[in-house]
Amino acid sequence: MKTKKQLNLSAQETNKLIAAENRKFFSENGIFAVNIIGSPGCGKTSILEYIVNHFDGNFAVIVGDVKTALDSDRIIQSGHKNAYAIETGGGCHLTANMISQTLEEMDIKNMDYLFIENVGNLVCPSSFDLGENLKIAVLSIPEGDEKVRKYPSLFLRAAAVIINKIDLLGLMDYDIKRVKSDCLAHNPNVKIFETSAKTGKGFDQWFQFLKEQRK
Ligand SMILES: Nc1nc2c(ncn2[C@@H]2O[C@H](COP(=O)(O)OP(=O)(O)O)[C@@H](O)[C@H]2O)c(=O)[nH]1
Ligand SMILES: [Mg+2]
Repeated sequence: MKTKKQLNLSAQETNKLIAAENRKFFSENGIFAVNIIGSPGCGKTSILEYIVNHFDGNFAVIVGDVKTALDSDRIIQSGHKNAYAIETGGGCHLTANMISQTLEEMDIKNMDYLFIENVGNLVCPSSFDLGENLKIAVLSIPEGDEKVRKYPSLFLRAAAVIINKIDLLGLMDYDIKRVKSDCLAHNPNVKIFETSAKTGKGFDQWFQFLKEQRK
C-alpha cells in the first residue's frame, strides 16, 4: 500500500508532467497564460471583469471554484463569452490536468492571453504549476497586512503582486509600506501594483506590465 507521502509525491509529479505539456501548448499557440491566486473575496473576479471591459487584447478566462459557475457567469454577463468554469468539487486548487481538459473545449483561435482565476486560497494553488507564464498574487486591504508573512510560499513564486481595494486604504489599519517590503523580502524582483477594481486605479500600469511580459 502506498503511504500518504508517496501519493502526494505522485500527484505532484503527474501535475508537473501535464504542466509542462500545457506550457508547450501555450508557447506553440502564442498564448500567454496568467495564474491569478488570492484569498476568497480579494477581488480576483472583479479584476477579471475590469479586464473584460478595459483590456485591449484577445483573451479567454478560466475560473476555478470548489462549487458553482457563478464567477464565469459574471464574466459572461459582463460581455465576454470566452469564459469557462472549473468546479473542483472540494479541491483547494486547480491542477494542470483540469486546465488541459478545459483547453480541449475552448476556442483558442486568436487567443493571446489566458487568464486563470485559481480557487480562493493563499496556500495550495501556489505549489501546483498549471504551465502558466506568470503567477500573480492578489492581496486586498480588508484582509489585513500580515498575509505575506503568514503565507510565504505564494510570495516566493509570484512574479507580481496586486494590492487590490486600494480605495479602502485609510478606512482600516493597513501598513502598505510593510506589505511591500515583505513582498520584496520574499522576491526582490517582484512587481507590485496597487489597484482598485471599483475605480480602475492602477490598471494602466498592470496592463502595461502584462503586455511587456507577453513580448
Ligand atoms: N471597495 C472595493 N471593493 C472591491 C474591489 N474589488 C472587489 N471588490 C468587492 O469585493 C467583493 C469580492 O470580490 P470578488 O471579485 O468576488 O472576489 P474573489 O472572491 O477574489 O473573486 C465584491 O463585493 C466586490 O465588489 C475594490 O477594488 N474595491
Ligand atoms: Mg472569484
